[in-house]
Amino acid sequence: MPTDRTSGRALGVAVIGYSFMGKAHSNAWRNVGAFYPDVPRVRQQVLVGRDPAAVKVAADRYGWAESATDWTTVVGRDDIDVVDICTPGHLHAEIALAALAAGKHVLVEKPLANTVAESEAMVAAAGTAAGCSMVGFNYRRVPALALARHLVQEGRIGRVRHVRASYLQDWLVDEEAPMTWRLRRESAGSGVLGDLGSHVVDQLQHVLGEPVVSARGHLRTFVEQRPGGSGPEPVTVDDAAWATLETASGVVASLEVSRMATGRKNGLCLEVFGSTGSLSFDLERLNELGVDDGGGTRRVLVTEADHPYLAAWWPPGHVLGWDHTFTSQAADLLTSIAGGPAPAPSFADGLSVQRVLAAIEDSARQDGCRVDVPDQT
Ligand code: SOE
Repeated sequence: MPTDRTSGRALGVAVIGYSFMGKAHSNAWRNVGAFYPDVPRVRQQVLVGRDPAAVKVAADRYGWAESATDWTTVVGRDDIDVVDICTPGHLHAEIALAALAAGKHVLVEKPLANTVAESEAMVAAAGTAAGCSMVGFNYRRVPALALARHLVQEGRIGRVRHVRASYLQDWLVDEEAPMTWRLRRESAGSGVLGDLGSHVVDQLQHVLGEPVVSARGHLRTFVEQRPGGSGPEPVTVDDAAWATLETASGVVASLEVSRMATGRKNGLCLEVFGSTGSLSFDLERLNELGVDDGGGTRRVLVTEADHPYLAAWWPPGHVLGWDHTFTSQAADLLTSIAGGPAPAPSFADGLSVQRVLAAIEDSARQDGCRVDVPDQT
């Protein structure tokens, strides 16, 4: 049931997964009440992970009341209202379906799932569930990207003709970097395409306000085996991906994603070219937006109180970081739970992204021919 800050009971939260995303989400649940005082209060109840000793250490460090090792014993508990899924992708659907069936509110890290079929099942369940559901494309809460969407939707750069979008990291550039779950198809579903490409596709569709309807794709695995627990292990996913995408209104976008882009650490870049102006963004300078709405590009420092999400934080010029987006994401979910606007991005938004990723993979299997993305209403 929705609750607000006046009611006595805080919402019990369970986070499943305690590595990088579990840590980022824990930080968000611990801080959301301090920066968003009007959302329902939360209680960091339980952090779940497979290794009992490691998850206990993490739970103590990140401020959780308890730790557990079996998510199936947690998602149905009466003292749990919100289930936040930060596991490898192959577990997203199973846990989300169980949590929705138990009447919980659900937040799932991106991408929504490893396959279109899993995503469709999650959308169907969310459509009849009592709880709210959201997929964690956290970059929608970067003030500069939220401002970019606002400017495009307001027509400030005219009719958008084409977009250059990329997301470049280099943590896999060393061929001796060891195997992880992100490099196995059975756990990650795909490689950089699902990991970073999902962010790019969501941003593209969100900023433009329309779906991608066709794709031409190319995938590449540069390092085909890596050191595993018992010797070399095959890498079964993509290291880099390229695509040419078209939207329903005819905007053409280039997508380039790689986790072997030597020197780029976390470079989600978007350049939007319109008939009367353009916008440019780089996540490695996330407080800034390049704006050309006639008269040349100027650097806008997106830290004013009237800029998206900034009212919760600091005075102008006191810049935000990558972590703030997760706190704002948690606040938006809690606002929905309290009866506010429906959560966005929804599971349906996550399914739309999954369909575009599948079209890119289908095209790559057919030497880059055009593949239409089905059901992109
Ligand atoms: C690793 O590539 C990763 O942690 C992604 O999984 C996240 O979604 C991105 O925000 C940062 O990089």
